[in-house]
Amino acid sequence: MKFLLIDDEPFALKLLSRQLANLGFDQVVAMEHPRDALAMLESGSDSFDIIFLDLQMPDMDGVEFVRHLVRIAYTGGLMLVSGEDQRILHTAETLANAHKLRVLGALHKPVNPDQLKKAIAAAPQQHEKTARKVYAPDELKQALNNRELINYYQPQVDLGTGRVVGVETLVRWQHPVDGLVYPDQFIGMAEEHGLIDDLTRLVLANALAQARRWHDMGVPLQVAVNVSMDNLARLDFADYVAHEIAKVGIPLASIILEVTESRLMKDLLTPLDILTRLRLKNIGLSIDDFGTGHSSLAQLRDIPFDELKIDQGFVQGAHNYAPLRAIVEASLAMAQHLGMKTVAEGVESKLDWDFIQNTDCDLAQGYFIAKPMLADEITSWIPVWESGLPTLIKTRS
Ligand code: G
Ligand code: G
Ligand code: MN
Repeated sequence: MKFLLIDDEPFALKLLSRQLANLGFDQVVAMEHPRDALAMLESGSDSFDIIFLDLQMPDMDGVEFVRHLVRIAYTGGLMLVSGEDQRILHTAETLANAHKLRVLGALHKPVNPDQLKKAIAAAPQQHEKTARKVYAPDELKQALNNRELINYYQPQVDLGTGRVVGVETLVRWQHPVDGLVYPDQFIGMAEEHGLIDDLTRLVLANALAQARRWHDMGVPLQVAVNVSMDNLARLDFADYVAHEIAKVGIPLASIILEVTESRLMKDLLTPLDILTRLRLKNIGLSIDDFGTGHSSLAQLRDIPFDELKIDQGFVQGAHNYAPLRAIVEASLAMAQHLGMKTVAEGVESKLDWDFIQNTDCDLAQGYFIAKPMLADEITSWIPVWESGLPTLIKTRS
């Protein structure tokens, strides 16, 4: 691997070069002037796998340098290094991520050799970025007709007991040529081209049939289904859902609809009508990705949600970052005042798990517990998970 280090302090460059050499990396170019580094990158005379970038530099700061990296379409990894306050480092990282740069981490100076080693080891191999294919509406329409959309299910566990109490349905497109295609590649398109109703109906029908199978097996899991705001444009939606649930013969309360508002709605009355009626029918309503975009306080005020899902962006890393902890705690307190159930999304590591276990959040979901999987895998996974519980569950007060 080849590294480029940029830092105005010669001593910092020397130190980092030595640390990298100790890890067996000797292809290192160190530069004191960001403008020189930029000129070199622009000339294309050399290419790098990872750039280590200091934030505080007199002639061009790290944030400005990041902007140039985006302009020249740099595709390698980026490691931010700074002696600044943790929040500044964190914000710079968020910014670089938002620019779609491959940010490998943010290291606080002086860099700890262990952290350095871990951050490099976690770096995904270069250029593995899978090409994102753009699908035409007709292809998705055909996929819906051919039932190529299949449901994956991600477990949700009770944080008090560790027991598996529910799943979130996450749709995937089993594409005959491209393999498994993820929803971020077709949900937005489905919304734009009037296909989201058909998509949601298919996902819901499959999820309900599956919920029924689990009930019959004596595993009465709560099943959450994602619903787009665009599904809430036709007044018959509440009746449709209630009717579908009745048809499979499971309790209305075992189905939860997760709602995110991805863009501002022009007509608010229709969604409000539908959501209120869904609640009157005792179907669960969850506010998804809470705290991001339009999933906000105004929605808590206006819509009778009974579950709040704290966005993964607040949960991950909350154990060592005070601003995130404050946001998680405040969200939980608010939900509690409103009598809502709470779910922490994106619980990814043991540290995330331990942190959220120590709050009074009700449920957890995330890769630390399990990735989304096929329905059949869920039933064989449950006993495996539950056998590991004694070491994971601390008694809560
Ligand atoms: O699994 P993941 O990549 O699985 O999902 C990415 C996003 O796609 C999530 O924000 C999730 O809410 C959304 N999503 C997954 N399945 C569905 C679905 O059936 N309908 C809608 N509207 N969104 C979905
Ligand atoms: O927006 P919504 O919450 O519906 O989307 C859930 C998304 O989060 C899915 O894409 C799912 O695959 C993903 N996901 C679930 N658990 C984790 C996790 O622990 N870490 C990360 N990075 N993503 C997760
Ligand atoms: Mn969701």
